[in-house]
Amino acid sequence: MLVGGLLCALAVATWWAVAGALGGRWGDDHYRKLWERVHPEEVKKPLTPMTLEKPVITEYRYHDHNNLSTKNRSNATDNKKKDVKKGFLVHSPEVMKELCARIVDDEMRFDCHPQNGASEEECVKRGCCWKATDNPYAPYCFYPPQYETYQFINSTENKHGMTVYYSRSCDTGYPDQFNVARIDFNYLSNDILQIKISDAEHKRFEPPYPEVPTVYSSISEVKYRVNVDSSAVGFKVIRNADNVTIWDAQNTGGFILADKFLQLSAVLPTNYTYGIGEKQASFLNDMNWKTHTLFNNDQPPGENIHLYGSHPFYLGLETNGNSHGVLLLNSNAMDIALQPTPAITYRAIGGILNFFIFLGPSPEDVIAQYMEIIGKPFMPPYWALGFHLCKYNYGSLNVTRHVWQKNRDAGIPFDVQWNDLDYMSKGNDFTYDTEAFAGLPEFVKTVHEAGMHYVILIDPGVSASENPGEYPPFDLGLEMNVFVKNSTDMPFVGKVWNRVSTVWPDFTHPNASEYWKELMSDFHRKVNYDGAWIDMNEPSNFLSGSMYGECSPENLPYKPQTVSEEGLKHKTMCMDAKHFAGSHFDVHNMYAISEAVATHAALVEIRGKRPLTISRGSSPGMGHYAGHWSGDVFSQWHDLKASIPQLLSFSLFGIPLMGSDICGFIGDTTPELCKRWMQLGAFYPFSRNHNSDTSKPQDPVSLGPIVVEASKRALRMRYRLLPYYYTLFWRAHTDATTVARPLFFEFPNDKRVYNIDTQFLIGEHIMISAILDEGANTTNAFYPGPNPWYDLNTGKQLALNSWKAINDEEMVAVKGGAILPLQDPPAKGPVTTSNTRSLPIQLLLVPDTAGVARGELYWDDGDSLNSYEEEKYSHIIFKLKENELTSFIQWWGYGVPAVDTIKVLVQNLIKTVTVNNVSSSFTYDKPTKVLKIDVNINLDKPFTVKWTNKVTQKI
Ligand code: MIG
Repeated sequence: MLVGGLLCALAVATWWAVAGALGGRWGDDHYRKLWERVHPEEVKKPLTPMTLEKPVITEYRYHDHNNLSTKNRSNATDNKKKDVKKGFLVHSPEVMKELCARIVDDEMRFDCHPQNGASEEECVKRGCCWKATDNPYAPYCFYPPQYETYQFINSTENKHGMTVYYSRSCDTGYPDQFNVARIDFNYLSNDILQIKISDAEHKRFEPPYPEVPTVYSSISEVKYRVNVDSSAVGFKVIRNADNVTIWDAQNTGGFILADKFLQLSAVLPTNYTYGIGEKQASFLNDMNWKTHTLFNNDQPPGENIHLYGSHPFYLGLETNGNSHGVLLLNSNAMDIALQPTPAITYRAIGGILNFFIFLGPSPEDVIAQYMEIIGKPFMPPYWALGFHLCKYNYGSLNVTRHVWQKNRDAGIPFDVQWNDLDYMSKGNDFTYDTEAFAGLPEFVKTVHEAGMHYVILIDPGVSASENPGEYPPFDLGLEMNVFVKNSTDMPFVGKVWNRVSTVWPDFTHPNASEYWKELMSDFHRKVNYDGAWIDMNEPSNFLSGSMYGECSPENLPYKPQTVSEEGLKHKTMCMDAKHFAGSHFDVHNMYAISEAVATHAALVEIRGKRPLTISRGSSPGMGHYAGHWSGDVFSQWHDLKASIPQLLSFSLFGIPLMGSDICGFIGDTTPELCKRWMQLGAFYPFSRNHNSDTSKPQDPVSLGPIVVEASKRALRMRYRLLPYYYTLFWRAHTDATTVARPLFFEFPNDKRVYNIDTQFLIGEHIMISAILDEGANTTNAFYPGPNPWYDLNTGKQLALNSWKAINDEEMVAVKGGAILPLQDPPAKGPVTTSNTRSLPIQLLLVPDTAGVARGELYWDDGDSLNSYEEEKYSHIIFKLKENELTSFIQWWGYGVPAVDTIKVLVQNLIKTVTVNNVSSSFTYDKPTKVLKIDVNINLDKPFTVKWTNKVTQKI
């Protein structure tokens, strides 16, 4: 028999042998049926309330699948139990040989020694298999099948979920393992399954952000099922509709549940995964043994290094076009390793393993389900969708004003002027330099009078080095007791922009939002800013740790891979710094979201209007409060390209208001790069040109006529499309759909688009393709069928289903099936959203192959809080079918500009046109195939426009 050594579970080896002999694992339904037979009373017994109390472990039961009886295994294992819990999982060499031989493919190896310095000795000590391989990435040290770290105790199930208890059966080499583990499978809705793996005996840290709702839609037909095997640690999640196993966490290394190391691996049904960030990489994840570290970090973007935000969420696209998503709601530092099995491994160094699985099946469904948990995106003000201009170190108000004026005068569509920290006095928040920026309040007034807006940078670090009584942000903070504390309960001191000494508000403290609002509102009385740019909130510290004294040692049994040699404190606070919500170790990744919550709320109160907050750090749920930009990217072609996957990833993360610094941040751009970047960046949902203090000015005018011309063209197109963008943002806010989206969202069955990240969609109907290479005048673009795509500038039909070169006048394409509400910006003079919004609307109809098209318009005043919630908006749907356009008023609560032009892309000559049954004049342009009807239609009443064809054959 396969028995020997200090067994983690005697039964395991025998079970494996029997199951192996019978030819494999149990069927998916096996456990459920078995349970029902053995414990009919349990099945009906309601589970609530689910307590965190330790279950009574009177016996170890396991179900022998041969005779379906319950066995008491306590006698057999009692004596060994104690030893086993102290010792590593060790089988006899013969057993290990047998078990390890079962892992044949390198791809099935799950790394048992992710720390550096794996050796055979260390490996075997952990009860793992050691075998060299030629594969340069695959681990030598890997888990045997049935790495029984825990043993099933019992479980109960009702229609809302199942709770399973496990008892620890061996040592895994990680200190402070949970002795009793509890898994709650909560059936939150038909589409959302929560899998919460926690310590049954001790309450552990759980992130306060996002605020996960506690009430869900009722459960009628659950789309998934969970398969727990009482003889083996692990579980499976299966989609009922197609029996696809979305997660197979059995025989993947067991659960490792220790105080500072929580690991779980799962085999995935697909190689196509997207998300997990913030990172710089191709949009389609590299599954070839790639590990991503998540720990908010002030780090100019580059590959293979953790960046400003942490988003442990991915979307898996199955090859039949279905998709699913998974969130690990855990705010601790972690690694997420991908391997070609395909499989995923999570290694978090604190908290609990709280997973949410979203069943989709469409990619948009997955995102909407994800947003149900983390919160839907905030509704941006209309002006936030205009073009923004900024530079670090304009250095003075004069330069700021000059840049603002000259770009306006040049006709660059332009809505928001920003100032970086150089507006501050000595780098101190809530002050302005009254010399270099004397007259700032008056300038902001001028900006407002021009129908534009003004945004300031705010750093979270507050100076601790001003004289008492001279700097309210510090004095008030002390008084209100809101600063992050060190281990001895004194304010934690580091250093940021004032370059002397800095403290940080603890935004999880109950007084913090009041404190922050007071400071913001006080400064607002001086400088009437409209939006807040919250930088450095990873939080970033010029010191690694404290100015006074050492941080306590981090003592990590596992250090996430790309974290600096200095440890987690690298360029941030000590991990033992104290916040109201927990230690910095636990709450670090949520610093940005907690600041965004306070900032957003303060702006709402201070301005009484819809706020704009843009944050550098981020974590799940931030899109409910703020947008994001990708930080300090380089002025290089590489980073121009990288901006598209960065943008698309944040669409998955629920932060649609996103863009990169147009023309690049670090280094000097070139006119050619900046022209291309303006042409692309004009279509980022968040479109801002910004660069560093030491880089040369790169606002369009400073770079000369070529950049000016290209910027004007691209931005005028953007402004024209803003009614469409705005409607998409409203949809995102109400229905959690995406704004910028990858091609596969609309074509999930077309494998040719799965790896495209040189192009992206805006909504369903617009495709952006940009020139991304130096020296190139064209770019290869792919337009998936069956419906035709047209260049929005010329109406020219684009090649379908093949890669063809397009030039920079053909960057914006519209898909057959679209009705776009458009608004041409004024032909002359400065262009803003305010002077464009009041002009008439045009409708562009682009029929699909069946002659059908659809579109919609959401409209409100663009600025009020809760316009939608308070029904001060209008929403109109447009439908085209059989040469007849009809409008459907879904809601009328706010005036919309009249429609003055309707254009239709039609293949036939036109005989007659009627508008509301009255015949109307029209033109038909044969070369462009555009039917143009001048109208004056008020949208508050339904209307119809019909036309008849002159000849039936196509021209
Ligand atoms: O240490 O405020 O990413 O956009 O210009 C740099 C100065 C601090 C980093 C931001 C960048 C900003 C800069 N800030």
